[in-house]
Amino acid sequence: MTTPIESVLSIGTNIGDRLTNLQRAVQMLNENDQIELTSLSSVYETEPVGGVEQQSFYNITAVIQTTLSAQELLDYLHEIEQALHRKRIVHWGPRTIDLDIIYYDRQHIQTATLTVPHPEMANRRFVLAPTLEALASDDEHYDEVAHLLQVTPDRNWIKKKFSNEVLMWTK
Ligand code: PH2
Ligand code: MG
Ligand code: MG
Repeated sequence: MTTPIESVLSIGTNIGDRLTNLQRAVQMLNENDQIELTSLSSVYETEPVGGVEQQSFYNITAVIQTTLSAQELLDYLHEIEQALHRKRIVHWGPRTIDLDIIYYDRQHIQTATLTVPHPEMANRRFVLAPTLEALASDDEHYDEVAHLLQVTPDRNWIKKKFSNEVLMWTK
């Protein structure tokens, strides 16, 4: 048995029924027996970052324990994206669902398909605020995320929209 590793995931959606998209993504994370959800943030409504005119996003952060390798986890996140019919039409444009790995333990990973920690997290309030909420205050990443949130240059609006109970999740 490998020891489970903590990973932090950022999930975003701005096409269709955004709440249903988040619920289905959370459900699919739960369905994988190598993933255990340990914490979920509230649902935040967030201003689209990236310049393309589009509907607002719903964003959440999920903290998981997993026995998947980082690449296996990424492959599974892509499976969820496919299952929810994500269409890659415009770069940084609208998407049904996008799941990104923010942290994988303390590892620094740099491959052709995966960079961890997420290189843009410092510039994304929609990642930092839900992540700080979801992390336990004694988590190894908590102080860094709190600091990044204080100093982020991102001025796009975000607002807490629903409690995490709407994700039909209880630990
Ligand atoms: N994702 C992007 C680009 N812009 N903006 C918001 N508010 N939320 C997102 O999840 C998001 C974005 C690319 O992944
Ligand atoms: Mg993304
Ligand atoms: Mg992505």
